[in-house]
Parts: sequence; structure tokens; C-alpha cells
Amino acid sequence: MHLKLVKGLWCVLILELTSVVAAARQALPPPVFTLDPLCQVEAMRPPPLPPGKPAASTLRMIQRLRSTFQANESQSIGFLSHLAVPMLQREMDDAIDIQRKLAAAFELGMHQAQMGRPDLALNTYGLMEELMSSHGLNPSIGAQTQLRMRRAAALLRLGEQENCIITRGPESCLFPISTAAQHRLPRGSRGAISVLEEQLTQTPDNLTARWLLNIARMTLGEYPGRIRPEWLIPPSAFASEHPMARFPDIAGSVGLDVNDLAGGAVVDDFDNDGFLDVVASSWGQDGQLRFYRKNGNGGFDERTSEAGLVGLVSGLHLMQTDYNNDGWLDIWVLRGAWLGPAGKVPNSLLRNNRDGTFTECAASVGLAVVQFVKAVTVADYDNDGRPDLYLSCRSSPNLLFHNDGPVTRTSTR
Ligand SMILES: [Ca+2]
Ligand SMILES: [Ca+2]
Ligand SMILES: [Ca+2]
Repeated sequence: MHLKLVKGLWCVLILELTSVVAAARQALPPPVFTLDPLCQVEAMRPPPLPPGKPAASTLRMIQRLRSTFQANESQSIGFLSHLAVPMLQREMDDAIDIQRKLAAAFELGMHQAQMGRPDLALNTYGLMEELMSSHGLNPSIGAQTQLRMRRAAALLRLGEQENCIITRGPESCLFPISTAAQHRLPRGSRGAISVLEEQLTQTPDNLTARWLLNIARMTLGEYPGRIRPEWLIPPSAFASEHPMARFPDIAGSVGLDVNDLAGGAVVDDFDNDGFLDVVASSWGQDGQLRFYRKNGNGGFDERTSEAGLVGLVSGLHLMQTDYNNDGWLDIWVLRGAWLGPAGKVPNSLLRNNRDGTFTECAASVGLAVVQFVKAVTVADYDNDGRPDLYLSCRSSPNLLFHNDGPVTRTSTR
């Protein structure tokens, strides 16, 4: 397994480094960041669920997903930062050539931030600056900009993890940021402000830096008063043209605040009791599909284990449909798009068993399609009373499936 390190503009720019060794510059030790263990991804993962009793066909799909992801691991490592980081660390440590070492460090920092360790990323970027200084390298303005913006992003991420995730409230992360959502632990945003102001001093037209500076100041309650006029995005730019209600985040108070990657979501009544339930998926290869039943107390109870779904992972997109016309909603789980060549992953159709459980049945109805599926829609295109299926795929032709009923098999059109 080998990860291609030399990629991105950084490597091009690093080759532009002025190789003239300047008068020996004092190499300063990099700043050392540490992230409270409470703010680390491992601590934020939801606890394991009881296994429940998945149906035999569901267990087969679980095993198939597991083996597919394992087989595709080398192709998907660009998306799996926890695997990329140790490889890049070795590459950086072993590199003798300084440009290769810097290129590895730049990629390493990005993956460290993506795996939820912005503190490690910031230390890596500090090491890069120390290396450049000790080797008398004077990076181009483009290279300086790239490194600075990566540092700013890592600092903002540090602030998000320490405030918006760990000390989360109903107003957290809602834009424009209200007084209630201002950061109580300011070091992330404070550091980002310093870096972004340095960037704007050098390149005043950098709109990304300007935007992020305004956001960072907002998180500390320093918007708009403490932003220099030439960098300020005025409050009028954020004002709605129409009256618009604010939507506080109530996920925590109703039992839906699971911490995972983005994915699909369906809100509908899966047990026909008149109350809307929730199904949510996560794009990650270990992202558990979850089923929540609306309870009588205004909240939701997780019923993933009871529904026989533990082990079903990685849904990019979900859609509900009553594919077999029995009056009970079933669930499509679509997978594969945006994973590059590693995205040939099977999709799921979960039949509602009318008793709170679901059974994987994509293969039994002729829908064991393995494609880079990014979206699905269900409609009865030929008015025969049976819902048909259209899959939108990335990097492969779209697929139309006709629902052949009454045994509810499908055929590709
Ligand atoms: Ca319900
Ligand atoms: Ca059904
Ligand atoms: Ca039809």
C-alpha cells in the first residue's frame, strides 16, 4: 500500500522555494498544541449498540460491506485519514530530501486535521516552519498562503471541537453566531484571527481569509467592532431580505444528537402510529445506520438494535418507499458516490416487517446493484400501481428499475 504524497499545489510551490540559504536564521521551536482528551474523536464516538438480532440476509449484507471496504482500503485511503496519518508520518520522518519532507508534512497536517486532531496538525505546521527556517528556505507567497490557510483552518477546527461539539447548546454553530453560541474556550478562534490578519496584510484580496476572519471574530463576540474596515463584511450582507424564523438545534433535547459524519436522513412514520420517526445514515465506512422511533414524550427512542440494523453502515443517501405496496414504508440505503474507485459498494433495500424490524432484501428483489450511487428517486413511471426506481450514479450510467410485482422483483430498463 503506497500513498501518493507528491500532489497538490504545495509541492509545486515548494519547488519554487528560494533555495538561497539566507543568513542563518534562528530556528524557533514550534508552538505545542494539545487537545483535551474529552475533545478527541475517540471520546466523541457514540457508545456501541447491543447487537440485536439482524436477519440472515442483513448479516450477509453486513459481511459483504465489511469485506468490500477491506478490499477497497488501498483505493480509499485518501478518505481514511486515520490510515493515511501513520503512513505520512513515516514518509516525513524517513525523507532525507527537505522538499519531500515538507511535502509529506503538508499532507500529514491536512489528514491530522481531518481525523479530528487539529492540535497535531498545528504542531506539524509548526515543525514545517522550523524546518524551513533551519534550512534557510524562503517560501513563495503562494506557499506561505497555503500553509497559513491550513493553519487557520486547523485553529478554527480546534475551536469548533472545543466549543461547538463538547459544549454544545441549541444555538451552537448557527449562523450568524448569537451571543449564546460564542466560544467559551477562545484559543482556536483567537489563533485563527492572528493568522488570518497576517494573511490579509500580505494579500488583502484573499476573500477566503476575509470571510473566515469575520466568522472567527463573530465566535468571540468581536464582530463587527474589532474588524478593520477594509476587511469587514458588513452586517447588512447577512441580513435576510424576508422575515425568517431562527431554528435552534433541539437534537440534544429530543435524543437525536448522535455524533457522526454526514449522510442521509428520512423523517416519516415507519410504524403507522401517526407519529413521525427518523432514520439517519452516516457516509463513513463505519457509520452506523440508525432508526429512531418517536415516543410519547416529545422525543425519540433509538431502536436500531431492536430493528435488526446494527452493523449496517455507510449510507450516503436514504429514501423511504413502500416498494411492495403493503402499506408499510421500506428504506433505500444508497452508497458509493464520492469515494472514487473505492465506491463500488452494494446498496440496501430494507423491508419493513410491520413489527419494528427491517430485513435486507436488495438481492432477493434483483437490486443487488454495485455502483457509485449518489441519489435515488421512486415513482410509478408506467402507472401500473407499483413504484419503480431510478438510480443516479457517479462515473457510471444511471439505472432505471421496473417493479415487476407481484413477487416484487425488478428488472433493469
Ligand atoms: Ca411512528
Ligand atoms: Ca412496504
Ligand atoms: Ca410502476
